[in-house]
Amino acid sequence: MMLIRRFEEEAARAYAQGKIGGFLHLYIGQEAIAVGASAALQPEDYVFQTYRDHGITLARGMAPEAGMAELFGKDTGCARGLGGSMHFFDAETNFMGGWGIVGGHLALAAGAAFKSKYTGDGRVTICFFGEGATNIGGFHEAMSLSGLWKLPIVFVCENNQYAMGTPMSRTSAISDLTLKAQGYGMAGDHFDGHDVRVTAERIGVAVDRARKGEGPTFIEISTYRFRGHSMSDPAKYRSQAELEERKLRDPVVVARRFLMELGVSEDQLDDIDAEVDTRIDAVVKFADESEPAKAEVMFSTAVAPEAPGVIHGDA
Ligand SMILES: Cc1ncc(C[n+]2csc(CCOP(=O)(O)OP(=O)(O)O)c2C)c(N)n1
Repeated sequence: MMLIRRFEEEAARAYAQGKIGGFLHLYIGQEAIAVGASAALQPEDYVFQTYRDHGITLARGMAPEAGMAELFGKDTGCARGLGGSMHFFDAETNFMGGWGIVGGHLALAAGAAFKSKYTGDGRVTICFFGEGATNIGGFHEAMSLSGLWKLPIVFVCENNQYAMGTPMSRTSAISDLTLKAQGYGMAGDHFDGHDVRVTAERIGVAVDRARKGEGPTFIEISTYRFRGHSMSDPAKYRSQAELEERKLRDPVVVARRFLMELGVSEDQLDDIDAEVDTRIDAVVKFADESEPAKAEVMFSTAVAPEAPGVIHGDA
């Protein structure tokens, strides 16, 4: 969790320095969900996420060097510097992408889960999205087919209370989103996401259910992002008091307190923090010194070679 936190704090700094182009959506405040989910998954399981994708990729073990270099638009990035913050991709850890179209990736995730059911490969797909996505057509299509075909998939709605600047009370007629799971014949669960022990255990129950062939689960996890929607959002739609109240349940602080209760000393925790700081310094240096994204990679990956027999233009 500390690695994710420090990675993103450094990314915010680099963004302000103009080293990162495009959008940057930070996950700060939501780390216990990515880390808990990763503890519940096997390495071969598929993961799909929105544009808020740094946390889960790092939790799943993607090298932070590849993440930071991607943010910096470098050839050593996880998408060769062509995707940027919103479009991380890492086949090695079965991270099937950060996706920018709200609700669009749920159908892709259902497709991956269908493949697992069809081939019997034993993998589970986990698909993350915000509460705003539960109002999009693609959400309902993916939930509908997944429920009907009992696909091995876990839908995790990270309800961070706001869709850009809009609170959920203005986007949803119901406040308990698990009611949507009932409509598609699947299990639903709802809990608070500030304690990594809870997220690991409850997501674990859903992952086990999927792996045993007992069908999908829709999980709504209450959480909070401490930063604006993206770097360009000063988050004026919420009060300072609200933010401060939520920070009392900062998942990193909660985990630290829990570890100390278990007997880990403050010095040991400080050592971990220092180790993370050193690693992140090296990560930024690596990203800084890497070669920029290459045009020839863009053409060979984005433009399909002309297929024989294809007629271009007016036929
Ligand atoms: C189909 C579509 N409509 C609108 C947008 C613009 N947009 C980007 S993020 C966002 C809010 C999404 O909020 P939520 O799903 O709650 O996720 P969060 O950002 O809170 O993680 C919107 C409307 C988009 N990317 N795609």
